[in-house]
Amino acid sequence: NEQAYLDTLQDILENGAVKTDRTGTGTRSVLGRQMRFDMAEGFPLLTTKRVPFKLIKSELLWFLQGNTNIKFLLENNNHIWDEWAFKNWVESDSYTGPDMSDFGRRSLVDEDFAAEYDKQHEIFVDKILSDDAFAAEFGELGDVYGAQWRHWKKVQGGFIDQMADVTEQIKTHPDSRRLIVTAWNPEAVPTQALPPCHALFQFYVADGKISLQLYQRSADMFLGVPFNIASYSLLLHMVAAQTGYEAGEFVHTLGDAHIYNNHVDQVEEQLARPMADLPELWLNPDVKSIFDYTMDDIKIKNYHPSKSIKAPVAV
Ligand code: THF
Repeated sequence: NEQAYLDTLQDILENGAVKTDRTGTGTRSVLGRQMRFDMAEGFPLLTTKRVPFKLIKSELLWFLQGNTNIKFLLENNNHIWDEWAFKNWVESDSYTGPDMSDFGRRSLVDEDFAAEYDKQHEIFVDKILSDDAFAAEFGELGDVYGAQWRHWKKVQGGFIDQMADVTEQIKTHPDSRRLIVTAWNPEAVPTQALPPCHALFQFYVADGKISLQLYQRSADMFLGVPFNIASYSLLLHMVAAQTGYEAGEFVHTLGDAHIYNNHVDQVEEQLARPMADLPELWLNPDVKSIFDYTMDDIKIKNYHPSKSIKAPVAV
């Protein structure tokens, strides 16, 4: 439950090595940790800070659609993937606005630049929403989770729908030890803006329950991980509902688990807060396929978190 997450934060603060990273922000980092979340204890949406569940829903539905264009996210007021599409835009030949190189870092240290970035970001979002051709070109993130889960490109041509295959396998071969979906593709990594952080996950069925374990190669403990815990727990509940099992555990295995240097104050604030009871998840029982859920078919009940804590995302 939530304590497992808080313990991992504390562990990294105490034992983390000081490590520089791709984004230039700097982290404290450990290798190899595991957190377990038993769905019987409630839905693991953190209560020590408010986690915006709407954003988690729309992101997961986006993955399950096989969609890799941020337009759908923007239509749902979800901006968590904007930076990566914006980067492609400002680095393209079509972009003629002010210099936006290294915008993630510069907007943290330079107020005037931050104002200019906000303006360009807003223009970008408006253009994606209003101009279909622009959205098709610059809203597209390419090889991200939606593509790998739903249309993995075969070397011989054609595609593999890993999500459809794995749900079918769970129904026909629940004891299988191959109930795996992988996003990690060594052939694609060199050209990917952001190689998948959630590299691989596995389903496991025993005693009438289905569980899911995720291997996450890189874990942004403060911003990303609370989303990831809720997202995979939601996926587990959806697959459970569609295969006729009870939702068991979400097992979260972490590779490089890190706290960014500019998240340390926020982490300390969060660790000082009390936990509340976990909320409950409601899924519309009339939905007949894991691909047919909509925003209204998924609801969280009795969620009483502490207030949100803001922090900058490293790009
Ligand atoms: N890159 C980095 N550096 N960290 C990540 O967690 C991350 N992701 C995805 C892709 N690249 C990543 C994007 N996921 C937020 C949450 C999840 C994200 C990206 C950003 C975030 O900023 N959350 C805020 C709320 C944002 C809002 O309200 O709009 C928060 O307070 O939780 C790992 O999957």
